[in-house]
Formats: sequence, C-alpha cells, structure tokens
Amino acid sequence: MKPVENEPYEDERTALTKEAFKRAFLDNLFYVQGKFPALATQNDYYQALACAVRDRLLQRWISTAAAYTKQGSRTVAYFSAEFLMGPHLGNNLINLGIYAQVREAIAELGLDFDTLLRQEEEPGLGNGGLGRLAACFIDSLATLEIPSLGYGIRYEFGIFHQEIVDGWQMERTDKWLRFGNPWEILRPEWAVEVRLGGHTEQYRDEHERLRIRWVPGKVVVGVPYDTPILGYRNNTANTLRLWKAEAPESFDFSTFNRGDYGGAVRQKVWSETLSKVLYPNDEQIQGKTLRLEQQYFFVSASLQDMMRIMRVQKLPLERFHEKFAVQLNDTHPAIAVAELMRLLVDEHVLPWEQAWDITCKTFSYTNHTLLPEALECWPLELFKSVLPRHLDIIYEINARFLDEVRIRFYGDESRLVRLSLIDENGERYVRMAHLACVGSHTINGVAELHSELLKHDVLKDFYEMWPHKFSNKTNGVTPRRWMALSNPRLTNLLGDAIGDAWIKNLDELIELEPLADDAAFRQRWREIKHANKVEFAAFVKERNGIAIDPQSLFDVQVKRIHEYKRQHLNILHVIALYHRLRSDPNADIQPRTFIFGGKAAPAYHLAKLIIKLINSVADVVNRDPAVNDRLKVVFLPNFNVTNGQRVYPAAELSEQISTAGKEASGTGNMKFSMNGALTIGTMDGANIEIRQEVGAENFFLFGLTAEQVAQTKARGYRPLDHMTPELQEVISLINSGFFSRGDTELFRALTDGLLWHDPYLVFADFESYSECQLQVSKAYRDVDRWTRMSILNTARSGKFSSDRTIREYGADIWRAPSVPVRLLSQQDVKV
Ligand code: HBZ
Repeated sequence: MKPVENEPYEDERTALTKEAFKRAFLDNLFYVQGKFPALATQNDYYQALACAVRDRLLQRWISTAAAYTKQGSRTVAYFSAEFLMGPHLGNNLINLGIYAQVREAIAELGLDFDTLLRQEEEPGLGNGGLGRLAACFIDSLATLEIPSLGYGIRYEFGIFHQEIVDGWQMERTDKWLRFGNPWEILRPEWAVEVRLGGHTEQYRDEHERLRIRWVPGKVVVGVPYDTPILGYRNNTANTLRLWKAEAPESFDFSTFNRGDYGGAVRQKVWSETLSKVLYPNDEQIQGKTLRLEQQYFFVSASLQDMMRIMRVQKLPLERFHEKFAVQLNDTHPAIAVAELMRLLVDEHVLPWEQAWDITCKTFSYTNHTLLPEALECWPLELFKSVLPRHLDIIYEINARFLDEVRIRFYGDESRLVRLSLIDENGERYVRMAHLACVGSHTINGVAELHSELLKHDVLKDFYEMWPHKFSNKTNGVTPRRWMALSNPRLTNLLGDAIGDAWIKNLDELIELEPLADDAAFRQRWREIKHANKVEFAAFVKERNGIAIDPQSLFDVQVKRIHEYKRQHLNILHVIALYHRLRSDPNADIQPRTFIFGGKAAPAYHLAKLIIKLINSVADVVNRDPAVNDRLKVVFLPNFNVTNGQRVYPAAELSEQISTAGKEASGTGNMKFSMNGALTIGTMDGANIEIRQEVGAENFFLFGLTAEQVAQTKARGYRPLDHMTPELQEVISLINSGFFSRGDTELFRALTDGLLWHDPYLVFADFESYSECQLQVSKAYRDVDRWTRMSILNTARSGKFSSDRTIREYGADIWRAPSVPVRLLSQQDVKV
C-alpha cells in the first residue's frame, strides 16, 4: 500500500498496509464489537471496518490538531443548520487512498465489501442543495488544508425516509443512529449551557456600571459530537462539530429533589427535543418556535466553543475576528450576529462600538434563494419569547444602522422602511436576511445570475448602501465523492487516459478534450456509461420492480420536488410523448427511460400531488403494450446522497428545467455534467455557467430567460395564450381521469393552477421544451456526436469543483492561509 509521500511514521496500529489493516479489522471485531465470526452480523463487520478506518483518521486528526495548536492558525467556522454528509466509509477510504487495498483485504477475509459499505446508514442531516453544499465545502476545506470547523446540529432524526405507497409519498422516521455511529466522538468535557426564554433586567455591577442581566426561562446543555473530516491524500483531518441538546443535570436534580419527578422528566424531554429532528422544509419557512430555538441553540453553543478555544490558546477576545472567520450558510444561523454582540457586551463587558467592529469583521453571509417565501422572518412576539435579550440587541443594531441610512439617503423615508431589520407592515417581524447583511462584511450569491439578481432585486437596498460587500461565489461539488467514489469505472478510464491529478485539480480534465475525437476512446467511454446503466437498471429492478432497457436514453430529474423546479413540466412532456405514440403507434420516437427522484416537504400538498401524478403516469405507460417499452417512467423512492451516487454515473440527460430566475445555482446539474450527462436546461442558476464552459453546442437550451420571465409577468401572464393542441390533449387526458382510474378531480389542483394562475410559467415554456427534447433525441441517435458531447461535458467541468469555490472564498472572504500537517505517530505524542 502506498502511503502519503515523504512522511515519517509508521504506527503499527494505524499503518496503511493491507496486513496491518486486516489485523486491525479482526481486533476491532473482537475488542470493540465483542463478536467472533460465527456470531458476527454484517453490521458487526461494518462497525469493525469503520473502527479500523477511524483509527487511521484519528492519527491524522491528532496530527492536525497539534499543527493548528502550535501555529495558532486562523480558522474558518462554517455555520450551517444542515450538513448532508452521506455515508462516510467509502469516502474516507478514497481520501486515505486505500479504497482498492481495503476492498482486497476484506475479500481475502472472505467477506463482501459492497455489502459492508451498504450497512452504513447515511447521516441525512440536511434537506437538499444547501446541506449538501456544506458537506462538499468541508471536504474541500480539508483537501486544501485550510484550518476549519463545521458547526451544526446533531439531529437525532435526519431528513425523513420516503416511501411510495399507492403512488403517494409517505414519510418514515430516519433512525440513522439506531446501530450507533462509529464516525463521531463525544466530547462531554466541552459541553456548554445555552439559555432560552425568560426576561431581562438591569442591575449595577461591582464597579457601579449599569448592566443587563438575562434571566432565562430554560437552560439546555449543548454537547459536542466531533466527526473528523479528511482531506484527499494529505494529513489533514478537520472537525465537524455537531451539538446535541441535553437537560442540565443540576436543573434535573433541583426539580427531582422537590419531589417533582414528572417535572424533571418533562424538562429532560423538552431539552432533548431541541436537537431531535431536522425540519424537512426547503425553500419555505414554517415559523415554528422550536426552529428558532434550534438555530439559536447551535449558534450560541458554537460561539461559546470558539471563545473556549481562544482561552486555551491564550488569545484575548478582542482578537476574535483575527482568529475566526465565520461563514453563515443562509440566514439559519444569522442570529449569531446578535449572539456574538451579547457575549461580547453583556458577558465580556466590551464597549458596544468595539464589539460591533469585531462582529462585522467576523461574519460573512451566503444567500441561497430568491424565493420571497423562503426569506426568514420571525414574528416579533415569538422572537421575544425565545430571545428577549437578543431582540433588544437587534433594536439597538437597527437604531444605529438606520441612523447611518438617514445620513446617507437624506429624506428617503421609504428606504428606511425597506431596510429596517424590523418589518412593520402589518404584523411585525424580525428580518433575518437584514440582520445578516448588516452584521457581515461580505454577502454572496451562489451563481453569477443569482448574485446579480440579489444586487438588483432581493437585496437591492443593501447593495446601494454597501456595493463593496457583494460578490459572487459560484457553487461547486467535490469530485472525490461525486466522481472518484461514485463512478469507479470512469475514474479508471480517466486514470489510464490522463492520470489521477484531476481528483485534486479538476481543471486537469481538460486534457480529455483531444480524446473526444479519438474513436477508440469514445468506444471505451460508451462502454463505461453502458455498464453504469446496466448496474443502475438492476438497482431499479430491485427497488421498483420495473425492467428498464439500458439501450434507451436515461433521462433523469432528481432533486427536491418543488413547483419552481418544474417536475410537472417534465411529466407533461412524457404524457405528450405517450399521446403521440397512442395516436400513431408507428411514430418513430427515441426510446427513453424517464427517471425521477426527490422528496416533497410533508406539508407541501402540490409537490406531493406531482409525485402522485408521476407515479400514476408511470403505472399506465409502463404497462401499456401499445408503448411497447419505448417509454418507461420510474420514480425512484427516497432520493438521498447514497442514491445520488448511484444515479449520476448512469445518467445521460440531466433535467435542469427551473423557471429562469428561481434556482439560485443548483449543484446536481454539476454532478451530472462531470459524469458525462448532457443537460437540457433553462438559463437559470449555474446552468448558464455550465453552458458557457461546455459550449453552447454541447448543451440543450430552451425556455424564457429570467428577463423574459419578469417581462411576461409584468405584462400579466395568461397561460391560455400558450395553449397548443398537444398541450390541450395532455391536460384533457389528465383531467379525464385516464391516469387516476376515472377520478377526474384528483389532479385538478395541479391542472387548475397551470391553467389559471401559474407563477412558474409552465405553459409558456412547454413548446420550447418539447422542441428541444426533439433535438435531444436527434443528437442521441448520432452516437458519435453524442459521445463527443458527453466527453466534452466532463472535460470542461473543471470549474465546478468545490475546491475552486473554496479557493475563492479563501482568497476574497476568509483570508485563512493553508496549514500543511505533518503526520505524527503515537510515539511523537508526549504525555
Ligand atoms: O441551495 C439551495 C438552492 O435552491 C440551490 O439552487 C443551491 O444550489 C443550493 C446551494 O447553494 N437551497 C436549499 O437547498 N435550501 C434549503 O434546503 C433550505 C432549507 C431550509 C430552509 C430553507 C431552505 O429553511
């Protein structure tokens, strides 16, 4: 086994050789799981394997901690309510560079490696793009050797498990911790108290200074669980620190001693509720007290933890912003602005001005949405009941901010109303995006178009106030998980053709470009895609019981179900194709398999109805002999990271069909493209940049631009103006009950919306989409042309590595230099 070059070591226990690994595996089975082969389950083997890997992680983690402590490194703290990590085992093996060897070692022990990999329950601590972005970012931070901590919540239940029953989505609890989690380490010694509720009062301290005391209604304890995050083939292991909420023991006991056992239990139950479950809503807020409590809980615990680190390193709090750069992943952690002020002013008695200076130099804010319904606003009364002191602090921040606005924009009263941190139109709200903008030195969007729209639309007034704060940071994804791990066949081919450097420097993929004209290479490229499709077809057969043809075009749309993402545009087109086939049984259409996947927020009825429609169409089309297998429709249940890793390598066409101006960036679009799928897409989010990179001739563009969408709406959008005979047939077929066993009302909420008041302009784009799909079919039939386009998509996807994104954040926002780590062995660590 080849270790990282130029490193002194080896520790017998954590050596990367196959023999050392086998011994560690058996040791762990024996001493950690307490099992021997006759009694061991597959899960025991998985746990033993995970522990063997973990020992190797820990050696890097300790070495990293030692290096950072010695250097007192500047550190990035990534604050996110979600980290959608996906399974750790395979990824850690890739990053350690021992995947193939460990697979061999396990096989030599007579076990099936893939079965063990499948034992891991993925930590689904996120909803979708935003949570997955956080996971890609911490991977890249470690790979780039940037000292960093991810801070978030250790939800006991992550995103629900989706089952499809009679075509409908059913939600089942995600019990990911059921069999234990070998990747985390509990750190009870670093637990912190977090206060909630109650009221504030004034008092005079021993120096007769007037101060404010927060008398909380409740206290919870945040207990950190650390997961090491490895860099790719280096010695860095950073930390993901997730907080679990527990009841403070003292609280428990005082109630208990008074004999109120029920009260003590209630307190404990309430406390643990805080980190119990992830809110399953993306892009729409629910305004629940518990959600605000969750946000404050992890933010306060994290800031206190950072202050502890400063104490350990003997740094004065005045230098907080020099030690830490905090990135706010959307507004979910934006309460941190007020909490840092409270900690500095109330607890550490810094003057307001100095505390504010530190705060503004600490935070930067990433916005991920343009949808107005997704902007977090908390009703004032609710906010006050949870965070009375913070409301006062926000009032003070607001008063000083509005003073500044008054001077800058003399006499402009309406601007004050628009900019205020408090929305006073009707019921009063705290506007979290405004708090984030005021308290941050940098504000960024996640794709070029999105960042432009932020400046000129959603955050226009802030842009006019502080244009220098705004910048774009186009999203990226990690090629380790999304190529090297999930697409081993492609990885091997790339290795043969251009070497392995692309895994760390994705721009190297450009070396593939000349090979697009090499017939032998194209042949191998096709064989790989075909093998991936065969493997995926077997998976679909197992999960859905549907036989799909690996010779057909695999056309895929996987992402959260949302009207703006327009899965219904896709299914309307499927119905149109079906209608064409039924009207003309000999119609010459390219055989296709339409694959859908994605979860709907449990309370989002229309999204759930879209899932039902897709499954209803699938039921009819897949069984209709007249179709003769030329069309297949599959709804893959429970789309998550694990299933994503299965689907992207097998995809040929990537559906990125949101209404222009609505998708902030998209990141699935990047995963498809780097795995050689072609995109059919609108001019939205990062699609625009993908098209720019891969070339317009290698991208299927359709639909209105963001500007045209805006104009169409301004004129008053009338869906019927865009009705065509075919679309008419499609809608009639749905409303006739054809897909709903005669129920003519089932899909009415959906069709009525499209016909009468559709903010997402489905009909307006339908014709252009259908026409574009014809172009796709035509291109697909020219096998060489298609393969060339596919190769060029991969070759030109270098920009979409999250390493590039993180380099940009590092250079423009965080200014945290990398700190290479020297591997220490156990003997190097003196007690
Ligand atoms: O963030 C997504 C955007 O829709 C997508 O375009 C972008 O690529 C991605 C990463 O920047 N936004 C989300 O995923 N948002 C959420 O999941 C979400 C979760 C909880 C909320 C609001 C939004 O309260």
